[in-house]
Amino acid sequence: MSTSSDVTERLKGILGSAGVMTDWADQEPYAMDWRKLFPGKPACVVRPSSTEQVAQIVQICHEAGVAVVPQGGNTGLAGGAVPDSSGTQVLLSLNRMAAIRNVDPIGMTIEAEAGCILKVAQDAASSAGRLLPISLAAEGSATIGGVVAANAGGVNVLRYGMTRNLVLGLEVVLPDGTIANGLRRLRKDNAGYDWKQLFIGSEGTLGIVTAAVLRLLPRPKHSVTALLSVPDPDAALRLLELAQDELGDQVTAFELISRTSLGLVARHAGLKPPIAEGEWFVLIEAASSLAGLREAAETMLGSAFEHVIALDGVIAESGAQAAQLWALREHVTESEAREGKSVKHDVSVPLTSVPCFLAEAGEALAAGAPGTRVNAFGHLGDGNIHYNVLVDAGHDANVINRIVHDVVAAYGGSISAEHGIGQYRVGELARYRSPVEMDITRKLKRALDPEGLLNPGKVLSA
Ligand code: 2HG
Ligand code: ZN
Repeated sequence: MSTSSDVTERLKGILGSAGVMTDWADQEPYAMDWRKLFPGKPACVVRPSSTEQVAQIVQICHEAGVAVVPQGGNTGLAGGAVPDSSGTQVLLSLNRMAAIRNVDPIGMTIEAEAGCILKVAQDAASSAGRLLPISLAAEGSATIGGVVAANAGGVNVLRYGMTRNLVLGLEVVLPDGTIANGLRRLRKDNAGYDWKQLFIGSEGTLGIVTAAVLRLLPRPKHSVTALLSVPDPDAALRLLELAQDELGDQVTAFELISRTSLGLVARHAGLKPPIAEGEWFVLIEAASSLAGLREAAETMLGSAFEHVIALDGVIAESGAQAAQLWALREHVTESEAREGKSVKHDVSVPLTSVPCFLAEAGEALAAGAPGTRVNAFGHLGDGNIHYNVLVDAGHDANVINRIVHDVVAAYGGSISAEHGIGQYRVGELARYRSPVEMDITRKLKRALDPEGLLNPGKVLSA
């Protein structure tokens, strides 16, 4: 078997010396995840500029028995896109493959390469009068390949579904370097197995996404954004029901934010909500191509106040004010990181169980991990709560995971609603998924990557 330094030399033959980074100073930004929980050290970082180059790199590594770790914008929160610290793995960054290959406003599709920044793709769709409805706080750095590989969620899942629902076609480099080209733009395609689904959400463990065709939608002409305080999570759910009764499927986002979250945002980002204090807040957005949305939203809010489902609230008067309301929500993650150490839980439970989950997890933590503080916020409309626990040096993350995830499991929930497993939750997946489901997962991995060379140690232990 060749060593990773032989491989590095062969890779230079394809990409030139400039395309293969071997100096630590150049590698460092690629070696560490955003949360700085998983410091890695690659043998080299390669930055191919075409699918053919990706295929050649993967083939060389496959022949040599060297592991490859694909990386997009490196914005993930589960350590899924960074190498281990052995100094033997090849980090393959897709950031030079950033082209938008095609935007079709009539067929309503966009084809983009893996390294294209999500925001750039959103803007290209918007310039063509269309909407790419994947929206997340990291959209200025996250890339299409990473979004697809992670099956990203975000704030619009309530109306448009997860990334999976928007992928029409995929191009993937398989673990042996073969290119699978499924870049079709078809709305209907029932010809055999829908194999691309295997790669969406596989976190780069089954193949490397090099390009994708995504579905676009009509770009709504009107939108309304409101921030409300609610007495408790139960009232937030009743507000969701009311919003869906009154505004139908025009509700695009329904986000829950706790007072603790807003406290962090005030302390570390200097942003304050324009409404009176409360324990819980809801950020609602609705969008439509037809007029009358604002009037409908005002009627809905009037009824919410009347029934004491909402205590105080504001509807944005302009796009700028809507952006200010969103900034309160979008700064939570960064503010939490500035506050100190946290143990993140990206959980989902059936929607109607969210209030009980919040209450029970809070009680269990107070009893089992005194001194911790809960920073709960997230996509209530999807039953997805980011239940992050702020900790001190003395707290044990494993104990906290067990407390929170046991409550999640009791409600038939998931230990990862949208962030994926990465390295962070490998043990938790094995613990909370049934042996049969884990067996299916291992069989799929073995079938596509028998040597275990693609992103080892992510999703499943290496
Ligand atoms: C969000 O919804 C992201 O803002 C990040 O998914 C959540 O920081 C987190 O735990
Ligand atoms: Zn989220």
